Amino acid sequence: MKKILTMGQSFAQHRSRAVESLERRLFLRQGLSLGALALLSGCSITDQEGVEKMLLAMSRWNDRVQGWLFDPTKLAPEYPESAITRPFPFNAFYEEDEAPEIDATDYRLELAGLIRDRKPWTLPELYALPQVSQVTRHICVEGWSAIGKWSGTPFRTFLQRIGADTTARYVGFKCEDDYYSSIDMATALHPQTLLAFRYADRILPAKHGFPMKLRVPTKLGFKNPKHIKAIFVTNEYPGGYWEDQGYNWFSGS
Ligand SMILES: Nc1nc2c(c(=O)[nH]1)N[C@H]1C(S)=C(S)[C@@H](COP(=O)(O)O)O[C@H]1N2
Ligand SMILES: [Mo]
Repeated sequence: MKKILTMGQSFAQHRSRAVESLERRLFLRQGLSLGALALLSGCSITDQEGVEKMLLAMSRWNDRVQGWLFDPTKLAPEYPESAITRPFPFNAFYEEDEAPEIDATDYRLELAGLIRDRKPWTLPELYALPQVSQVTRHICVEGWSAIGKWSGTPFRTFLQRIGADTTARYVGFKCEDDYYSSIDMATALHPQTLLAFRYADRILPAKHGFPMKLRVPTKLGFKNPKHIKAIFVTNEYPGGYWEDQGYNWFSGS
């Protein structure tokens, strides 16, 4: 039991109220975590590796249940433009001055996997897609949140345009800074999931993900990959940078 408490405590130290309420919503909907935890007391708690494997298996099971319960029509709250946070906080697995510098003219978005038209996209081609804006709250698991305005093309519009197999399970993202992540197809098709090119009506600055990020207001911040260089559609679980270190993969509503 010791290991679980330690994990819980370290999470609690970094937890904001916004994260708590998101987690509470998830917990209420799953209704599984306690029962699954009770099972753990039956296993040898001196075997740390065994406990960790079991926790990971539970987390993957919770991902599946959350996917079944997820309501693709339920919207994240939107805010007035006066609520936009300026400047927006930076976060990455490195310092702000190490954010990748990407050349706009050389840039090509690569496509792979279960997609009919896998031709790479230039930035002018992407900017010519239909554009929408949203003012939503970004919640980071490290205990902060901020409201932002992002503009770009609805991700489902883009997936349709490229002939993605929308019956596949996952959409994966590879980033210029070696970050990577993936989301379930229902979230990829959610009306508020955006392939975003702008923050507060300006081209995304380098630190916030130039030339584009996936804006997913129904999920925690780490499920919003910046500096996307490749998008792929697959039925094989792709994981992610933080997801592979034990953060729950679904991490959203
Ligand atoms: N490519 C890339 N995307 C990333 C990250 C990263 O380190 N690299 N960090 C994630 C995390 S944990 C957060 S909270 C947000 C931060 O985005 P921001 O710098 O625009 O606030 O980006 C997410 N996407
Ligand atoms: Mo984050």
